[in-house]
Amino acid sequence: MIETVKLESVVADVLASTQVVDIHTHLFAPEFGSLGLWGIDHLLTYHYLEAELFRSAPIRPEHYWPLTTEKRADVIWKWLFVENNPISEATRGVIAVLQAFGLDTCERTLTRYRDFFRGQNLPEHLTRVFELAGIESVVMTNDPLDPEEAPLWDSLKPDPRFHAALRLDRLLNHETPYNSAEARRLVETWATRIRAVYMAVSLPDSFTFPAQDRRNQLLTEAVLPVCRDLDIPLSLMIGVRRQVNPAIQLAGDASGRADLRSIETMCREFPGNRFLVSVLSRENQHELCVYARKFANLMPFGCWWFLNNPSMVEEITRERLEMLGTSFIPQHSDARVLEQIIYKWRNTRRTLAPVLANAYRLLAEDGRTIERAAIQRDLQRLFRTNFYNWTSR
Ligand code: FIX
Ligand code: ZN
Repeated sequence: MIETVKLESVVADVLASTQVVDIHTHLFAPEFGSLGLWGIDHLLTYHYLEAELFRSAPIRPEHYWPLTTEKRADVIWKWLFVENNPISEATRGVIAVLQAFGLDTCERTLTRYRDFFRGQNLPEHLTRVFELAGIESVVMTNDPLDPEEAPLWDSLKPDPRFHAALRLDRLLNHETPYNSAEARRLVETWATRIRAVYMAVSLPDSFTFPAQDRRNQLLTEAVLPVCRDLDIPLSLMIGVRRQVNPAIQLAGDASGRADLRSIETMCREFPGNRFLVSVLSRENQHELCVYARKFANLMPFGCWWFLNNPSMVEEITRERLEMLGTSFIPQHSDARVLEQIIYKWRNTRRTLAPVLANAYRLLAEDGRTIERAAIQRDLQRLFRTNFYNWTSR
């Protein structure tokens, strides 16, 4: 039995030793070559930091984009790390990564950091990064209509620590020539070929289901039947308002509140399908939990993008624990650059330890004896087995 005062340190300890599955990233296995981003220049030119750059530096987007990646990284380092203190979540993350590798975090230029990353051998570096992040495996984002990525699948077999997920944004959100039968063949062939653990699409805040539009037709006639036949979930990431400020490119997307009655309809009308759902608006979080209580084929996951900050993660996870127990997946990293998994998972563990400890404290006060083994079982479920059971892997 654990004394109440020790709960937080026991939870932190169990969290530290729980090897998590990172269920949504934009990372690529090393076999994909230059599609996989790593190192200081990519860490600094992450679009989260680019959004912050234009607020703190006297540089306009039209003068930033023509620069090389290295020059962009220099500008970001100068304005967000030297001229200002890096206290935002995204800037602090870079500091945490540098510190994890034992580097001095106060350099005025990037020379030493560049030397360090240039000296790394990718396979060994990758293993070290996974260890530092406490990660067992990650799920990639694999778009069958991406002209750069698709041909690579002809000749590669990804490192088994990287699972594939079939991303359908181009198929469902862009104009493509596919009718339902062709789309069905496309998703079936690709999901089988890449051994997708799920199919996924990001959706605007205006998404409605049912509706008389092409996206709905392809979802009902192609995507959902194939997911059911292959027994894999469909991941819906809802609430992104793409390109509200195109001048800042990837940093120019925003969020909006969606009408989650669409989720209710899908879960009810397609009981043979499983849905992984993440919503981008803070205002949609509570109703997502309500729908998850109604439909066992709905699995809420992650605190996505603008929500992956301690204040939001704390609030959302508290709400989910209260309403769903351990039947949800607390977090994914959304990492685009390999080393980001170090800081993103470190921050997740740091934020969640007191939240989880509080849930056990309340339970202890209400009369239940809390054992370390029970905490271990819960954390395994939250960070690993909910995902494996859901994707039948
Ligand atoms: O649609 C997505 O998967 C989003 O996560 C990304 O496109 C977004 O740019 C991002 O990196 C958020 O973390
Ligand atoms: Zn993403």
